[in-house]
Amino acid sequence: MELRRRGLVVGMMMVLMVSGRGGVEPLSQNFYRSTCPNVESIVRRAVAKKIGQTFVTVPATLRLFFHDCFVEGCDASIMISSPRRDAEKDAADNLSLAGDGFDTVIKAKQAVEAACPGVVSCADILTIAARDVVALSGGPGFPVELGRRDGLVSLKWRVPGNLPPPTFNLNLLSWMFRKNNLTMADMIALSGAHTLGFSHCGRFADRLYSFNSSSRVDPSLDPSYALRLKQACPRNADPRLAVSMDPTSPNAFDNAYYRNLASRRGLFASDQVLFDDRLSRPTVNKFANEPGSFVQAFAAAMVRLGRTGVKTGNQGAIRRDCTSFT
Ligand code: HEM
Ligand SMILES: *[C@@H]1O[C@H](CO)[C@@H](O)[C@H](O)[C@H]1NC(C)=O
Ligand SMILES: *[C@@H]1O[C@H](CO)[C@@H](O)[C@H](O)[C@H]1NC(C)=O
Ligand SMILES: CC(=O)N[C@H]1CO[C@H](CO)[C@@H](O)[C@@H]1O
Repeated sequence: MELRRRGLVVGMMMVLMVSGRGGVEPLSQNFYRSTCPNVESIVRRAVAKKIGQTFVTVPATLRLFFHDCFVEGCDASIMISSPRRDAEKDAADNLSLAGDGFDTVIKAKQAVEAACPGVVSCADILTIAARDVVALSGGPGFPVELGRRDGLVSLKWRVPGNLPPPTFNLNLLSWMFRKNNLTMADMIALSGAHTLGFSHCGRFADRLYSFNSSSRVDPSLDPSYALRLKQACPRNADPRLAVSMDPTSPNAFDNAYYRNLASRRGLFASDQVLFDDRLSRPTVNKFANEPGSFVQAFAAAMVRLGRTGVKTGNQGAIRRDCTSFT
């Protein structure tokens, strides 16, 4: 009897410890097996339809996932619309997030809600959609972990300092990814996302027109690439003007990004430094020469990115409308 009581007490303490820590439940690949078994095919269909309407869906959704995860964790905090314009998406860094990424998540959520109301988090839908846009543009398909809950906090002032600016050197990039439990190799692999999409001229104009007092053009840029960029982006260009970040195959998820770096065609200083720094160059060369090792590293790094600051168990909530807390 005494022994059984002790066993019961120990058992209760363990339950308390586990539930008291709230979010310790790990993510899992089959989280919705019984509650929404078709969630992945429903999201995939919505994403494919959206890509059929506009290819911008691909880079927009991938970047949205990154920005969501690095600020407050992968919890769809980026999706919140605030009437006071003080949510995460209202920060200067988000000014350029393409609306089609938000729209992809909203459309996929509507389709998922029709099949399994109130069950699947917006954070998981964004995670699945980010995987799908990669696969649907020629990149790797890979299993995603699920079970995230949606966050209860989305604040503009939490963004600065949590996202890397395109001027960062290798040390600063590595430090910022390390804070999110990602290695330098993960960072190099994830930067390969810049094989897709656009950048506004203002994000790299300093490399063309005002590098330093002795050289206006960044000497780490290939001169003919610099000339092309100047033609596309005149000094003080219209802030809406944008160029493809991968000058060779902007609409294909491939390893051209790394080959471009080796020929000094990285658009941002933060891209080019991956080749120019001795510490990261071997990884860049490997990804440039072995597409298979790049896609494998990218897929693994996306899964790790998706673990950043997640809420699970009874933390957070499942939103019905991804853009609002209620
Ligand atoms: C390593 C540090 C990184 C820096 C400094 C950086 C910086 C930037 C900047 C400045 C832009 C241009 C935004 C604009 O002007 O519209 C951009 C675009 C983009 N970034 Fe990154 N980024 C980084 C990592 C990542 C990661 C990890 C991902 C995703 C896995 C990503 C995905 C993208 C995509 C897809 C675009 C194109 C967006 C579009 O066309 O709408 N970036 N990034
Ligand atoms: C300008 O940049 C180049 C290349 O990084 C460097 O060699 C040079 O010392 C810099 N000049 C000044 C004045 O900072
Ligand atoms: C990084 O990993 C540690 C140990 O697992 C965890 O406590 C921490 O919350 C993680 N950080 C992020 C940003 O996910
Ligand atoms: C896509 C999107 O919602 N972008 C917003 C980012 O922040 C600016 C500044 O508040 C908003 O005007 C944009 O609508």
